[in-house]
Amino acid sequence: METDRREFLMQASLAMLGAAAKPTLWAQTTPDVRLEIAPLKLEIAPKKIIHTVAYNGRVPGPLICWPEGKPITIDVVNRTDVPEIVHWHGLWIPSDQDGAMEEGSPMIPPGGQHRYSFTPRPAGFRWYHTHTFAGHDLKRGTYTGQFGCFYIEPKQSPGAYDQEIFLTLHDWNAYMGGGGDASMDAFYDYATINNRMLGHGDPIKVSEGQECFSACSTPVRPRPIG
Ligand SMILES: [Cu+2]
Repeated sequence: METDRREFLMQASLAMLGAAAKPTLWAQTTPDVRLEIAPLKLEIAPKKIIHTVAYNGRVPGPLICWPEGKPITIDVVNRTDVPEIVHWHGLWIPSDQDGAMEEGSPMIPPGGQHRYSFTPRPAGFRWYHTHTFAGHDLKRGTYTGQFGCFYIEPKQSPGAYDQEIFLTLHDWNAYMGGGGDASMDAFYDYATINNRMLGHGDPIKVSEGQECFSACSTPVRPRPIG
């Protein structure tokens, strides 16, 4: 609530400033992309339910397709009870927008919201994911469903193909186990391609239901369902 009040006061004073000096300051209030981090029960095969955390109620999170050189704003809402952060993997962007807390990007508190603004580059296939440390909790951080594809369409030679398919692989239900040499390592119960175990959905077909935020000219977006 305190954050809301502070944000309101800040917006109000900035709006006044905007009215006096720079009316274009508020040209964009709606983000290009909105990601909501929240707990999710994910059915990876009939009656096989994974309790995890994901973006917009999906695994992987929505596909982001963006033309090289075009600025983007991404609002992230944290609906979990721990601080979170989203890292834009492989992008050459300022460290305060990059989503790595150890490099200076802020954590998003439980119930909080944060806006990232940057111009994605270089072109090509990238991805985004949480940068929180799991520590001893193998249900957190990298072990969750917090990941998604980020495609940056090149200005030159965008490619002569009909459709691009985005597949993500993930292992679930991690636990620590011992190796024969007395070492400890993470083991997993299940693996999926996108959101389904092998044998429980065609990998290419399951990508078709993906949510997509796209400003690209090429048909990289998954076909809508139905
Ligand atoms: Cu990364």
